[in-house]
Amino acid sequence: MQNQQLAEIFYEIAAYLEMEEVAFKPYAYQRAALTLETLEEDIEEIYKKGGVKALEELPGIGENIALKIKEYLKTGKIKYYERLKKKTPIDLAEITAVEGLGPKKAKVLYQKLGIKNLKDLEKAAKAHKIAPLFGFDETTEKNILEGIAFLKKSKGRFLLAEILLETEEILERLKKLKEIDQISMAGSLRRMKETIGDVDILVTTKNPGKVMDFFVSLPGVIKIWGKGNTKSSVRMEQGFDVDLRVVQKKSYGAALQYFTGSKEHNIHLRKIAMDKGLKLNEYGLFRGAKMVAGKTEEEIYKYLKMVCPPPELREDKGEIEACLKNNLPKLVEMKDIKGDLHCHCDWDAGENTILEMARTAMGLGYQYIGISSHTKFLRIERGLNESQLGQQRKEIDKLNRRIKNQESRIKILQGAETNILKDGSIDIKDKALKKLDYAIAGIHSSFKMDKQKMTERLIKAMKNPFIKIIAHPTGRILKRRDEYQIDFDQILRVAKQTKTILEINAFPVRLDLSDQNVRRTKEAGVKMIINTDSHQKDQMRFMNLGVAQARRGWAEKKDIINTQPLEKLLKYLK
Ligand code: DGT
Ligand code: CA
Ligand code: CA
Repeated sequence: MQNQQLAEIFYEIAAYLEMEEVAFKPYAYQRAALTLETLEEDIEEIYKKGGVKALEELPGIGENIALKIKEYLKTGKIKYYERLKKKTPIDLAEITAVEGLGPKKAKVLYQKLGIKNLKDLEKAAKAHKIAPLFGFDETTEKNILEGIAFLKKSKGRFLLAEILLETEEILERLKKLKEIDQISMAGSLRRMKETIGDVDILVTTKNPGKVMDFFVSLPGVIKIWGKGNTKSSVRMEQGFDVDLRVVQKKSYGAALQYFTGSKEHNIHLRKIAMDKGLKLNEYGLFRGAKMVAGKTEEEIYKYLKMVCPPPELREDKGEIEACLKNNLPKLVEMKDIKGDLHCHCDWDAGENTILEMARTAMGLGYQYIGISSHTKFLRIERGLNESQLGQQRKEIDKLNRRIKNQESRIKILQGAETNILKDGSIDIKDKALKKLDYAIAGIHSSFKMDKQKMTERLIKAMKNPFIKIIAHPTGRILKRRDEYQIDFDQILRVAKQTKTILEINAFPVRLDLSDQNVRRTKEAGVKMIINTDSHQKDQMRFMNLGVAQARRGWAEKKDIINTQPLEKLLKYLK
């Protein structure tokens, strides 16, 4: 699939155009990029089937952009993009990846200091050349250096969502090969970690040669690092690497256990084995030379007198002790989820109508969906004011009556994703909040505040009796922006007092709360909700990422509010 590469080119074109200060056009390319990113079908297939006309039917794609997609599919290039790159020869993607640096600032940095890439930028910031520049002060310089440090930390790691979808495709192709008997993902991907270094796949087969030939010639492979009968390693065009290992059938469970990791879990488990006079490695569990278990993971853990922990827990954070005592939590599951309360629609910056979002929720088997449009402070997201929220209320009531007549069971709730302003107040009047089924509040501005002030800001919002849910509570953006500074223990104490629910935002770049924070929230007895923050109906399927995050934080069904049926949920939100 070339959807992602095309999306990235469009984002870059948008950034170049923003730099040139062209009006409107950047937005058109951003919209097209978003469509491509969330499209389930292969863009090439759509073009092959229906030509440019079919491309134009996609949301946000007009004739001009459709022709550029065609050009890319045919020639692998977009001339317009090449021209833009030539005109300003800087690595725009790299520079604008630094939090706080947009295309316009990048242009000033290039013109005044000749900064072309991250290396130039870091040098200039360290030499204090940036602070004296027009439009930049000393905090900007400090923020730039912090931003660069953060990028370095997450370099070479990929978002779970992008890797998961691509790997599922690879697994589908491999499964069609009749020579393969057993197959599984392993590594951090099986543990559903929020970012992934590389992909690990295990198979059993009687014909490794054939399997490896097939593997290294999969579509999308751009480099073969190594090819052998037990291990091959390739790079995919999206930039990540995949390791495929062939293991023996009798060792499949041992290998799966070993290569699922984490390393820390394995080291601890090996010690448990050693204490019992056993030896554990990727081939099996051994007493002397005799193999006592290895065919399945379960039999290995069972032999060690433990239950087998779900992969999401294998981080050596207490799961081994819990497995030994047989008191693992019963983790929340995807099938427990009864609705999604953080969804945008075309009233604000979303792509789809309320009805389209509700139909998608029905398709997912939900009992309810909450429409939570942005509110007025957030102009770029086309936030609604009090009177527009009132109009939306009427529309939702009408749709609920219509849906009821059609005997369907979904209930549409009206929420709103309000903004917590700098002083902790909410950008919508209480009188209007009161008419909603529930109100969410989130921080969408001034992220760099002193820790105590930021904590007070959030606390004030939680104390507003109409605010029930805090969206993406720590504000992080994976690979881009760290959490803002807050005293999380204090937040938890107030959340408990005020019965405020903390969100586990499942949007791929957020996954906020983090796994550690989920665990702390659960331990503090504060309830959570898993929401997708969808801006487009297809994004609602990312619920599974939020569920995985909840599981990694040891959350059970009872900790998660949207596992409750509608009546109970409403009671909680009252
Ligand atoms: P990643 O790829 O950085 O997202 O993380 P993982 O966990 O997938 O790590 P990776 O791909 O290096 O190795 C896969 C698994 O193999 C890892 O989770 C545990 C196991 N493993 C790798 N190296 C070691 C090691 O030195 N000791 C032990 N006990 N296990 C290891
Ligand atoms: Ca890995
Ligand atoms: Ca690996």
